[in-house]
Amino acid sequence: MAALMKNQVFSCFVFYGVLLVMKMYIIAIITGQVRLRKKAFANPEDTLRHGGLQYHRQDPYVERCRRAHINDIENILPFLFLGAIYSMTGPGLAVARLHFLIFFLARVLHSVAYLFALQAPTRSLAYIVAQIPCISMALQILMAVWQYA
Ligand SMILES: N[C@@H](CCC(=O)N[C@@H](CS)C(=O)NCC(=O)O)C(=O)O
Repeated sequence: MAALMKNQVFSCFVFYGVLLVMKMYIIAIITGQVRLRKKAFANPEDTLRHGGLQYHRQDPYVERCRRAHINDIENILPFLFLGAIYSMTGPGLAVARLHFLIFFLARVLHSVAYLFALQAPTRSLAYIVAQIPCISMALQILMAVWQYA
């Protein structure tokens, strides 16, 4: 692990990757807090403890939080895979950092746009901008390994 961390690009990737995982935890915490505030629980044992309807799985804001979280899972997990492999292909630090930073900022904007229901197409644009470094990393990885196909 110590040897891996000497790879500056990998360390930079780890920094942004961990921040993004923490961002996902924050969305999970927000979802839980909204459930408590609105007494919109998915499970009867939670209702028994906190009150509310036995099942309330249709609260619009809880569902919004859940969609934001699912979209993070769809996008941040692939980033964690691509970023780790890309870091091993020997990119320059400045260019790699730009990839990670663009993805990070765009995903933060995506979450903010989702949770605050910002005017369209803010969320979609954030999604598209975040895809650009991912596609770039995927292509560079493929170019690095194509001879092994
Ligand atoms: N699973 C996504 C795939 C496409 C996607 O991620 N679109 C972005 C930009 S429109 C999004 O924020 N989708 C909303 C969502 O996944 O809840 C969907 O169903 O929309």
